[in-house]
Amino acid sequence: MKRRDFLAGAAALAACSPLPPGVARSVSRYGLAQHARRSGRHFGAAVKSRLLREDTAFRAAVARECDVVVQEYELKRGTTEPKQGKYDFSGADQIIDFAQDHGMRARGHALVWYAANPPWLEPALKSASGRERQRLMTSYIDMAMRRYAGRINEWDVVNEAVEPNQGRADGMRMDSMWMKALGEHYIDTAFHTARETDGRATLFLTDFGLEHDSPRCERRRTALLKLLDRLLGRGVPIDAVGIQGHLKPYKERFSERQFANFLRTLSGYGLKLSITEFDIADRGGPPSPEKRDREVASIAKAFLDVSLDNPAMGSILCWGLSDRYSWLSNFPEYKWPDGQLSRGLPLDARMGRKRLWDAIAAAFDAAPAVGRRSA
Ligand code: 9MR
Repeated sequence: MKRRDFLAGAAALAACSPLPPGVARSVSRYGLAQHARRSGRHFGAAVKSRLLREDTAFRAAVARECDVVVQEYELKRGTTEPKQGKYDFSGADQIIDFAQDHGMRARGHALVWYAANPPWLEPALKSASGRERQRLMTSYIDMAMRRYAGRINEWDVVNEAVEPNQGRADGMRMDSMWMKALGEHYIDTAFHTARETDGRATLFLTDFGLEHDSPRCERRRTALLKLLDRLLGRGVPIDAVGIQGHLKPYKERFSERQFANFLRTLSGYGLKLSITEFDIADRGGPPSPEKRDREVASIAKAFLDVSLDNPAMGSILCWGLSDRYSWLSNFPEYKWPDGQLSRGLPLDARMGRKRLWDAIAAAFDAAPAVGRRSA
């Protein structure tokens, strides 16, 4: 992202923000979900049950800002099925109960992923044969979707299926145990099973690295579109694509035109869209937090304006809500070497609203209205 793009974005932000920065936003009783609602959209965040239990300020912030929640890790199989057939849904249950108590929707993340699996699973998959291999995958879809039927209405059925850097000509991720054991048809089986298990749920294929104007993202977009061509051609029941939206503006450029085209291609397939894990890695930005916040807000506004301009875009979810708890502060590629917190989420470490909050609210306020829908 060039500096003049940032500045142009910042001016646009100032022009359309409904609230003067710094003052009114801190006292507005309208949360981001209310801003989202005006155009028929939803806003949410990934949460951890411990934080909802132990940090009352965080809990209140989630209740104020969100109308959707998703589990940051507590529906991943490494957490829920530590031993084969022995389930522990206690963390996810608390999050779903919180959603219900507050009249919120809940997403489920993620049924089939190459990562965050229990240690017993890959050896079991390697030694199994035929149907048993499939069953090792479908048993979890069945168990989790049945448990939350009617309470979780959107599921990330398969997460992160493509990785062109791993050298396959079709761009599929090679280090997935599912890909190795079952081939690409693991995705077909996962979605068919999900559809049969809960026919009312909206089924998502989700992935990252689709956002920037960079060779890396271009390869990933191409691989995903080709995969969708094959899957939809085979009649696989995919309802929606979740674009994770982990932006890294200080490493890769963003092109509004290019991202808009990509979204148009996806919605042209008849797919619903959501941004499912939005945040902005600020490492590499200006040393002044104030200046960095302005730039981060400006890139967010540009990204969300394009996203919300597409009528298929139903929800924006951030991956966390407050900088106090962002994964970005701990992840090797994104964490600051001096240990300062990453500032990639709408609330600061004290649950105060930042310029990024203004940018998200302003993008929702400016978004063309769409009929309220489920994804
Ligand atoms: O933020 C999540 C972190 O707390 C977990 O330890 C990790 C493994 O379960 O997953 C992180 O969330 C990832 C998400 O599930 C998929 N997209 C990338 C997210 C950040 O790594």
